[in-house]
Amino acid sequence: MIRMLYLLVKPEGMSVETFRTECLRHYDMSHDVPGLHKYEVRLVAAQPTDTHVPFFDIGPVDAIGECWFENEAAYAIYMASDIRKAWFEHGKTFIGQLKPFRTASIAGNDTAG
Ligand code: 3ML
Repeated sequence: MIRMLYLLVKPEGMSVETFRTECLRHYDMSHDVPGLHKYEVRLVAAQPTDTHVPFFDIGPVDAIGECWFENEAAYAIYMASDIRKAWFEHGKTFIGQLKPFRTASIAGNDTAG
């Protein structure tokens, strides 16, 4: 499984309620995107700083998204899809800034987690 994690920052001036509504719409739209196995987006409810190891600050983050793909072939289908392109166009309307991470299983293969 290929997994991409995203930190999302809302555009300057957008209300939390509008951002939440658009995240929900983005989630609903994700079900029609070819090659995308699963998409989740969750609002950041708090950003605690009282960590038991040294804290590092990255600035305010409004939501965390994650995309799952079965394999590279599915990812290629996703990238080529016009529905995916329309989904990204919707993303541009409510995602002010985006920080992607491609993550990897700690088991050292693509089948676990
Ligand atoms: C990539 C993405 C991260 C996210 O939260 O949604 C997708 C698509 C998009 O950026 O519009």
